[in-house]
Amino acid sequence: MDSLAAAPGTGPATSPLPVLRPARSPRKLADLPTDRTLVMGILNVTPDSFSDGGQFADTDAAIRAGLKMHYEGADIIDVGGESTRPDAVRVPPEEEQARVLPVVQALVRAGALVSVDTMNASTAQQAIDAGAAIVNDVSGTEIDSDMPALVARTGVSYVLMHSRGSVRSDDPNASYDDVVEEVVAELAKVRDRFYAAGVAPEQIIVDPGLGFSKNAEHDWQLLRGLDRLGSLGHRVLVGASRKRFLGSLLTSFGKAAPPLERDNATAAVSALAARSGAWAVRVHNVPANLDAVKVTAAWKG
Ligand code: PMM
Repeated sequence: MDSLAAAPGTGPATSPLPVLRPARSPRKLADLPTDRTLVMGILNVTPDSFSDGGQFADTDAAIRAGLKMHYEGADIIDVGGESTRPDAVRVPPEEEQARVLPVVQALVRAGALVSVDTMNASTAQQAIDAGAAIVNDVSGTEIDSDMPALVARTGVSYVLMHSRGSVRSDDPNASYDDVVEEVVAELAKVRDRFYAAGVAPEQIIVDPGLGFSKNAEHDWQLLRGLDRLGSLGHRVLVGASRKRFLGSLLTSFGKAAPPLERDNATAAVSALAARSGAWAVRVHNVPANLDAVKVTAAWKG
């Protein structure tokens, strides 16, 4: 093993971090498999993430969790330092950077391909300097005005996720006549701002933004309409993992299933998204979803 002294799973959960040996050259997007949908593992380095209970708030724990996903076979690790839960308050960029940058550095050093989940161009720039290859931006129609120039200058891949600026399904913005057509049109409009700044079409990845200013029925319609999203001509990323619409689908005795009980349904969505040609799925549980996209690839032949 050329980058790490210790293999995963060789010590108790509380053992010290593996000693980093001279860096393995970071993985590039061109190195990723092309015969199946990719798996992007979610690493929320926030004290209040709704799906991991804040367990990764501490840097060492976050690095350990990221390395685990890397060894489990995640193609990309998506590192974010700001929660998008409905009641979350925005964190200052300096605080966000203190959370994500050491984690990005360590994962890149271990040979992982890292994306940074941020709405701030300043955080994106520093994460790119630390080796991140993708900027994942959930701002939707309300992007940081410095973001297009940054993406053009650095040449990184950029996830343009649809949102009308909120994750609340009861948001007044969560009202559509035709959610698929409106999401496609709004993504195209923001995408054109990136083109105007000199960003190439191949740099853009579009994402329907499930749960962001959308209710469960909107989410299902968007999943049914993934082909239409793909007709924009970019790679498509789907982020369904453990989301509210799966919780309400799995309601039992009048109670929505809690996030940790939504993994089987998430894997089913991943298989179907892969069948619809998604480039990648963004998920919490890497092994289950890797299996799902492999099944789809074999099915497609
Ligand atoms: N969802 C969340 C955060 N970031 N990024 C993209 N591209 N797509 C998503 O659907 C998305 C995202 C919120 O979910 P989380 O808190 O479980 O990460």
